[in-house]
Amino acid sequence: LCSVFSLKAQSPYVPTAENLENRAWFDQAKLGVFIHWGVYSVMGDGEWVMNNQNMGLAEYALLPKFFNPIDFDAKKWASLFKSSGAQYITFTTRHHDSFAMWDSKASDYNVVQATPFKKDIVKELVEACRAEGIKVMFYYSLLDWKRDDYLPYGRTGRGIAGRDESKADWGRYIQFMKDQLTELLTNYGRIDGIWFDGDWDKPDADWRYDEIYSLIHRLQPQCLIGNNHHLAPKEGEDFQMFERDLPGENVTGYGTDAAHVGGLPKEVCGTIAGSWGFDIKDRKQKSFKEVLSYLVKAAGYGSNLLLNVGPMPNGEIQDYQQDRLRQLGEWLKVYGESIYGTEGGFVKPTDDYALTKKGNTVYLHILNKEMKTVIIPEVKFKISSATTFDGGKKLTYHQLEKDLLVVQIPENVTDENDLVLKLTVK
Ligand code: FHN
Repeated sequence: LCSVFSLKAQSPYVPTAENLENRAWFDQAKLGVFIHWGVYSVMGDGEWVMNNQNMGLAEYALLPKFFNPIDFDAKKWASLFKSSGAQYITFTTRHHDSFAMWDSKASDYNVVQATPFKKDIVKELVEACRAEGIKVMFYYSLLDWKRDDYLPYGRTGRGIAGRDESKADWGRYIQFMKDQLTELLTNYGRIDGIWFDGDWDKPDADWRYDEIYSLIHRLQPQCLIGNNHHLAPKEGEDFQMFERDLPGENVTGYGTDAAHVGGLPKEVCGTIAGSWGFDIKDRKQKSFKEVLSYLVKAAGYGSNLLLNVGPMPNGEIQDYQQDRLRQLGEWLKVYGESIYGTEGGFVKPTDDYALTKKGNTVYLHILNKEMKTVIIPEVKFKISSATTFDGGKKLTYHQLEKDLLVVQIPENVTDENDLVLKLTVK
């Protein structure tokens, strides 16, 4: 009888009209900025430093004392994000180290109480982004490397000294997360999404998503829920994410189910640097061509790109990361119509090309500047013309049997990064 009741209690999730409207916005937004910033930035060794260097809790607890980002200027950040053409940001309110970047009442391990900075960073950022018309989503870690109630250990965090397994209390931990999420969704106005991460630390745990997701949707119905569990979307989620990947490709090999692509709006996320959080020895800085190709391929899959910056402990974003964002913005000023509000997924993108579509215009992005002729399989539509982006030059094309489209790229038309061509669909 009990199980009959519990089955009844878990009725299927029906998104509200506000939520559906927000999904539609998200689906066409195409570019967001991810921000990994916390007390770990002080170490300059990425956001996993606590786990990777087996820092004890007492050692790590010294970091907040050095987190005094005197050069942090939320308005400058927001204006930079605006100039990138991003439509939203996703900010790490709390990463795996448990440190809250806002004035949390549920934990004094927070930026206002534990750092000399003493200011509510979430508040400043939300206000500055809102003033620029940029929507805000919150990254929130499910995994915790500090709290005893999170124990027993999951897959990570074992080398972190100072935790007490006898104090494990899962119910308390879930309640703590609910309390923090309630703060985040009550004290900062409209929030457009919650981005969960860390399920994979305890894949068999009862995360009580039914309770957590319904709390979020009750507090803010439009708030979109995504969860980086590397699995097929679960009941109550509003978008699907693919970390350092493209939908369905599963090159990361993260999960058996990570290749599953559902019908929800999609987002891929990746870094400009090698790591998410600030790494002073970063030697994997991406070129403009690399970040642009990721954006274009993501759009070719009908997905957003959430592109990460890892600000420094002083509050500045490294120059080259700023440059990448501004370069994207400059490019989008010219070619934005081929990205924003487009459909994708009708032809699988490759390293050479990606296709997006709006109305009866198909944008053919040539990502390989060496190509003189592009041969695209699986083209199910008939075209009536092919031109350069500005329409100034007609291109020769052939539609062959077996849905093959062949387009000739004229000699003197080329672009280092992405040559955008236009096809008109019959
Ligand atoms: O462990 C985190 C990592 O630090 C980072 O936040 C990324 C972002 O997608 N997610 C986790 C790794 O899957």
